[in-house]
Amino acid sequence: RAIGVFDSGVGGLTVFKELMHRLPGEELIYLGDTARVPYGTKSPATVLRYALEAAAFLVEKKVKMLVVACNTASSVALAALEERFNLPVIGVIEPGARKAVAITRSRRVGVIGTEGTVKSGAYTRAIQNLDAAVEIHSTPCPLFVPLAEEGWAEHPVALLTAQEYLGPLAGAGIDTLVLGCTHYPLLKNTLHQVLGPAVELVDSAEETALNVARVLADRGLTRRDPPGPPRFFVSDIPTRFERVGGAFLGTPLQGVEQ
Ligand code: DGN
Repeated sequence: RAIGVFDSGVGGLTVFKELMHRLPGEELIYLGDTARVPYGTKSPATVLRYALEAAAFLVEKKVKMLVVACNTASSVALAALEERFNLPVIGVIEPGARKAVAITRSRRVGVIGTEGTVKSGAYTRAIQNLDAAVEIHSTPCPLFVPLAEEGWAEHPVALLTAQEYLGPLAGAGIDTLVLGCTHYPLLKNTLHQVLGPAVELVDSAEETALNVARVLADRGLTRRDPPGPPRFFVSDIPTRFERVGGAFLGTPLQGVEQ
């Protein structure tokens, strides 16, 4: 059986890319809820409803595990998804929080994400559950999402935007910054330019893929047969997803189903 991954749109393909890389033997199905993107600006109740519906679509495809690739959905819907569906549910918050706590030396950690993710306090709770002494500086960076989708992650406009958003963080003495949104790994170079090379960027996509591998192994769910090709579904017409998604996935995207 396959692993089902969902996100509000194309962003979760950064997580999907890591899963393809770390778990070449697994069959993967992706759902991008492109008809209802963005989740980042919507209320927790709405995001919860969307997440339950997206997960139900994947469960119908008989997946063995759910990966909530979207930070906003992970922030507000993880517990409800675990309760509703009888299978392992992995989000992106906990793995990123774990990594940040493991690598910070100054015990000052920055967290950036959508408005919804930052307002939910999910990263703050996850980090402080692991180490209550860590000081957290979080700030929403909503404009990074359209900049990444426009292919402007390294454009001067992205640099100016990052300077504006991260100016206050740069003075806070953080040595670690959690990229708490699917789109932000594309802005790594720009973020390093603003914060300096010494600040470690935690890519929750990478950490989540490692966590998925661990949970599969622990539960004896690792697949042994050669997998079929990954399948991609969207809730709106696939044109834009195919065009923009290729940059997120690192390979051209075709055959997306609606
Ligand atoms: N996928 C969303 C997230 O990781 O929070 C970002 C895109 C959005 O819905 N705004």
